[in-house]
This record gives sequence, structure tokens and C-alpha cells, in this order.
Amino acid sequence: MSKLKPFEHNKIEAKWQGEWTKHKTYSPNIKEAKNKFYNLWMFPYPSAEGLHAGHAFASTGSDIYGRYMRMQGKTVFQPIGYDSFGIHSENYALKINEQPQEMLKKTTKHYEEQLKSIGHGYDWTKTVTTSDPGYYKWTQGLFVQLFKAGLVKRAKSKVNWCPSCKTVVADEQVIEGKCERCKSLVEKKDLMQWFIRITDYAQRLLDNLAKIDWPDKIKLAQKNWIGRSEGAKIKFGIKGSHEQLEVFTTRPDTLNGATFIVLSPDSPWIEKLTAKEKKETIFEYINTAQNTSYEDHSKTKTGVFTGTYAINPLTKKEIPVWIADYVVGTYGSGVIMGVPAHDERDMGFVKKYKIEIENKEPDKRLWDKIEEEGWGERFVNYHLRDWLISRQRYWGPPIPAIYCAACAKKGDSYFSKNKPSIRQDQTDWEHAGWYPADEEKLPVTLPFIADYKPKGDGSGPLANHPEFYETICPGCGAKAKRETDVSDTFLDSSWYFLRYPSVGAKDASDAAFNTAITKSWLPVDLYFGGAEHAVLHLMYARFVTMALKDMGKITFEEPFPKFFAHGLMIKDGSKMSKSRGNVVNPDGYIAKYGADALRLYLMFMGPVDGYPDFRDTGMEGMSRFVDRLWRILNEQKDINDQEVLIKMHQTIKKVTEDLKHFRYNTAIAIIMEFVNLLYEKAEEAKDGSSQSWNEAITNLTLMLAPFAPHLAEEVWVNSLGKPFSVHTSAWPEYDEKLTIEDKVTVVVQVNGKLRGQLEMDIVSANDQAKVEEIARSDTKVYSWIQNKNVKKVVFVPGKLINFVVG
Ligand code: ANZ
Ligand code: ZN
Repeated sequence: MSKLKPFEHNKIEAKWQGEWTKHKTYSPNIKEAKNKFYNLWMFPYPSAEGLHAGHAFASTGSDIYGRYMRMQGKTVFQPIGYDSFGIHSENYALKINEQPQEMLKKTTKHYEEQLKSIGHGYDWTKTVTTSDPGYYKWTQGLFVQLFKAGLVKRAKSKVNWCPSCKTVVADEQVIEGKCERCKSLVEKKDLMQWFIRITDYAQRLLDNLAKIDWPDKIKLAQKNWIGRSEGAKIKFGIKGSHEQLEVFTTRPDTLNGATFIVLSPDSPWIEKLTAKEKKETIFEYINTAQNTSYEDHSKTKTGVFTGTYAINPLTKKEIPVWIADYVVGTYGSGVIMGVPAHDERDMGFVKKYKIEIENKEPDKRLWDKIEEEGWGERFVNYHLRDWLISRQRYWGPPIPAIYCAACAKKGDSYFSKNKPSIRQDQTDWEHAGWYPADEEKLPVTLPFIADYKPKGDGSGPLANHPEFYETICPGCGAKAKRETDVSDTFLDSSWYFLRYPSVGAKDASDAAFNTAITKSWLPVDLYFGGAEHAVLHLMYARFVTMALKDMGKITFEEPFPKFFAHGLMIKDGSKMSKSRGNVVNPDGYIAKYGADALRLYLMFMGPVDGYPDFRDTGMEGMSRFVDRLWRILNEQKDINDQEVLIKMHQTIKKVTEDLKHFRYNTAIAIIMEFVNLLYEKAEEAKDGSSQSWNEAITNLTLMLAPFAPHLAEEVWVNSLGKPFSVHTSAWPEYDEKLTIEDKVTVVVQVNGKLRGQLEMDIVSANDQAKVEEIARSDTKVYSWIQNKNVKKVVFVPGKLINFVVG
């Protein structure tokens, strides 16, 4: 023991990282995907600050599972890449006043060094970087495919405008009224934008939730976001007009109590219905309503009367038409029927504005009556909105679409000659003049420009660059213009998992993903990532996968049949933040304590799906444990101890089951108990070797491999002299019988007659020599075989021994 060198983590860790790369330990032969396991962690976006401890925490959780699966005999593919396009990265480049391209060269390199230093088993031969032209040509290809399938549209609508990012953002990217990227309060702006028709897939996205193994809270978040709502559309006549207003209601049974109509302040009906003398008050109202922030809206309900009356089709009563900001323009028809007797919000509103209340009992028969009378029809509505992908920014793939004014004049578009393959109906948007870019000529390259700052005038920086946007119409050959907006980052990440296994494949430059490889490697077996992506990335990726299946490109429709949502790490009791100065940078800890100590500590802090608290004192403690491991694993002792054997089998059993269920902290805890027992026994025992000791040390090393990969490899190869690598060795097995500490009773017979009973542990009870020895010396048995000739011994392990005497 005294001769043992300390565990020199810096040297040893770097050495094995080099060996793993050299021996392609984590680069499986993709073509021979026998028993495959695709282990994926949500890729990070590389900012100049580098990886923080949250990344280290989450990626370690994912890496441990991959290593465990490899030791279970799986061919594990664990890739990594960079979500490097998008506002996140661009905002950082702006902050440090560098061109994003330049910044990324440095930051991705830093990320790679960091990820390698933690010792993760990534296949570094198959990385993706979303801002590489070789990648984004396929992101653009995806847009073109969606265009051709009829799954995109351009529409003018009130969209979320972030005044600080100077771009529109999707509904999902507005959290409590604030921009998900920069946390500024979002405003509403009327702009013409590109949308992807995710709402066409709302029901399928909802139904499929039953088929996937995801945490309940994530499924619930998706279900609520999709927001299926069963109800009816009902038409109300307008007094003095032939037109009819249509409301969406989930309570057609309350039509008898509808005493007013409310339009959203965004409603196109307002122009038509406003009485002349009311115009001024109304426009004033709309102006203030539209400039009220999200928070203020939910606090007070305000409204204004249009001066017009509608007619309730059931009661035939004339009811006033109001405008109020509690009605959302983008949901249902943006028009509601007010039923104060049964709806709390309506009640609050009528009390304030003294509108009539009709107190009738709801009538279930109205559901049918509305359809029978032709007043309306049953209708299912979804809260899910189409996915807004236009960004008036620089750092993204230019949206590959072309507008030709000459074709627009004639009403020609891509759809004049081509039938959309999935969604036939394209009547809901102005597609005249629009064509997708030529797929063969992708990418539409993002040019290097000096003036890449967002302009804030509703168009992107590329709109200043005729050398970029001037092109030829694919339909008629006339001069035409490219779209100058770029697409949302979430389009980049909606399909990256399809690309990884095909990276480097012979035809990878001809296709986004190779058909045969995709067939054998996808879907992803385990997706590990943050719960904050529930309605963003996870919803978009599911939709894109379904659309690609419908296009016949892939054969599955759920990309991530199993998803594990990791938790959030905190530091000394509070959330990590730069202003508090408590952000944990993994680099320093790795340099000081080693990657293995950090990995063990990150996973030992608490459940990986919880909110574990990082404390420096805990880190130091774990570093001491690593030294303790190093000493005991290099020890040789002559022991033959039942207690060690049983504890070993118990430990293997618990660690195996805990790993299966991501209970890493309790797995480490029982390993610690086992190590303590070994220390106890080592103290009493003589030096030397014994099978029991070797078995214990070997299995301990194997169990440590996923958690402390470097230490385990060093012990495996250099202390135990086993063949490289511990990470491709088989996971230890346990014997269920040997995990039970309880004593068993062995019956002792002499010539078939019961003569005694022995209480012993299960290991001894299975050992004939041992049972015989104890039985012969048992006082009760002794007299029956004393001076007799034992002709035969019948032994049933763990149960019975029978001496046949003559
Ligand atoms: C009459 C009624 C009576 C309603 C009653 C509810 C209760 P979900 O579940 O979200 O679909 N509504 C419809 N469109 C709206 C919009 N654009 N903005 C705000 N509210 C809107 O809820 C649908 C219900 O919310 C509809 O049913 C409508 O009010 C309101 F006792 O109609 B209800
Ligand atoms: Zn044209």
C-alpha cells in the first residue's frame, strides 16, 4: 500500500482520453448496427462563455447511461454537435462585437476541449454544426420539401415582436409575455411571415403522446399546449346586415343565455361594424388595448360598445356587440358569445358594463339543435398555432424561397404546375409569385456581410444586399427576389438527430440522411435533455418527423420514443447566475480534482431529475472518495468472506437497477457502502491474493466504469491486467440468491429420519463440504452417526443433507 502512487488525475485522464480516440472506443461501425443503441443528449449552442456546470451535469447523466448500455452489449452511438445558428449565438457575437462566423471558430473549439475533458464517450467522427453550409443546405432542403408538400404558408398576422432582438418570435418562444431569448417584453406587430403548418398535425401530436415513454409532466405540457377543445361554431346574424358573425364556443348548451357578443381588438369585423359616431372612441380603445402588456391584460377587463347589435339565433333577441381585450384575436374565430350566467369572465365584464344577464339552465339538446337548425356545427379547436419561422436577423439559414413579381401579376406560383403532396388546399394564402428555391442548387449561402446587425424595420440585414437577393424566377425566368429573412433556430434542431448517423456516409452530400443507415439507427433510443424544451424543440422535432414520414422519407413518426428530462443544478442553495457570481465552471474543478471526481459528485448531489445543490465542500469530499477508491482497488488481500460476497451481489443488483432508472445518486451511495466494507475487511486480512478479493475488486471496477471512466480504465488495464477496455467489457451479473442475507434452515437426516436442523447463511447452505462438516459436529446429529459407517451422503443444496449409515 505504501508504494502506491497517488491518483494523478490530470495525467491519467488525458492518457485514457487519447487511447479511447486512438482505438475508436466510442466510434461504432455504423454500417454494422447489431443491437444498436442511439444515445442522444440535446446538443448545446456554443457561446463564448463555454460550457457551464449545468451542461456538465446533464451531459454526464446522458453519458453514464450510454456507457452502461455499451457494457450491456449494445452497440452505442453517442454523437455530439453544435446548435450554432440562431439568435443566441448572434446576440453573443454582437455583445463582444465579433462576426458570428469568427466567434464560432473559437467557441466550438473551446466546447470540444471541455466536453472531451469531462471524459464523455462521444463519437467525435460524426459531429454536426448547424451553421455549416454542409448542414444548413439540408435545413433549407427541409423547408423546400415542406413547401412542396403544402405544409408552409405566408400570412400576415399580429405576431410577437421582440423590440430588443428586433425580430418576430414564435408563440412558444414567448414566456409570460417575454422573449425567451433576451427576456424583453414582447410587442404585437402586423407582419407578413412564413409559417409551418404544425396545426395540421395537432391531433396526431396529441394522440401519439400515449405511445411514447416520456415524463408525465412533459406529456402534460404538450397536451396543454396543443389544447384540444371540443365545441361548436355558431353563426349570429347582424342587425341591418346580411353578414353573419361566427363565434367559437365550448358551451353550445348555454346559447339560451348568450346576451352579448365580444370581438377581439384585432378583429377584422371592427371596421365593418363600428357605428360612425363611435369610431373615435373605438380606435382610441384599440390603440391602448394593443399596447397593453401581457401582464396588464390579465389583470383588468376593459371593453367598448360598437353600437351594433347581433341576433341570438335561438332567443331571437338583439344583443350588443362589444370589443374587449379578453378575447384573443388568434384563437377560434376571435369572436365569442358572452354568457354571463355561466362564464366567470363574462360575468365580470357585464357587471362592469351593466349588460343584461339571462339566467337560463344550460340545455344539452342545443348541441344537436344548432346543427339541425343550420345555425352552426360541431367543431374541434386547438390552441396550438402554426409555427412562425421567419426571423428578421442575420445568423440563420436564408429561407430558400423566391418571389417573382411578374408571376404574381399573372397569379402564377409553384402550385400552378405542381400539386402539393400532403396538404392539397392552398387557398388560405397568397402564394402567387412564390417558388421554393431550386433544391439541386442548395445551399442558398448566407453571405459574409459587415452590416449584420438587426435593423428593426421589419426586414432582415440581407434585405440591404442586392448581390444576395437578386435572382431569376424558377417559373418564368424573369428577374426575381429571394426571401431575405432567415429561419428560426428551432428548424435547425428539428431534424439534427437524423443527420448524425449519416455524417461521413458516402452519399451524405447527396442526401440529408442515408436511407439504410436511418432505417437501422433511428429512432433515437434514449433522448436526454431539458424539460424547458417541452413545447419548443420537442414539439417541432415530433412534427418534422411526422411530416417526413408522410413524405415517405422515413418509416417512423416519433423521433424520441423514450425521453428523460434532467433537472436543474443549483449552487449553495440558489439558482446559478452571473450576477450572484455563483456560476460553476467545470474547467477549474476538473483541473483541481479531476473529471472522475466531478462526474461522481455531480451525480451524487441528488436525483438527476431534481434540483441538486452543488457545494464545494461536497466536491472535496468526493475527491477524497476517489483517492480511497484508488487505494482499495490497488490492494491485494487474502480474504474469503461471506459478508463481502453478499454485499457484492447486493451492490451489483442495486447499481444495475438504479442505472436502469437513472437513480445515479443511490447507485453511488451503495458503491460507497461496499467500499467501506472492503476497507474494514482489508484491515483484518493478510496481504496476498484470493479469488474472493479479486472478484470483489473486478466487479467494483466494472461498476465504477460509467461513473469514473478514467479511474476504472486505469485500474482495469494497469492494476488488474485485463484487456483494454473496461468500457467494452461485460457488465457484472449478480446471483439473486446471494443477495439475500437471511439465514436458511438445512434439514439433517440420518437414514431418512429427521435428526437435526441447521441455521446458516445461504452461501454456506449451498456448500456440501461446509454443511457436512457442521452437521457432523452438531450435538444432536453427532450421536446418530457416531461409530457408524457412513455409506452415502445425499445433499440438496440449501435444503437438506441425509447421511445413509449402515
Ligand atoms: C360561451 C361560454 C359559456 C364559454 C360558458 C365558456 C363557458 P377553450 O377551452 O380555451 O377552447 N373563447 C372562445 N374564443 C375565444 C377567444 N378568441 N378569446 C378568448 N376566449 C375565447 O375555451 C373556449 C371558450 O372560451 C369558449 O366557450 C368561449 O367562451 C371562450 F359557460 O363560449 B365560451
Ligand atoms: Zn416568374
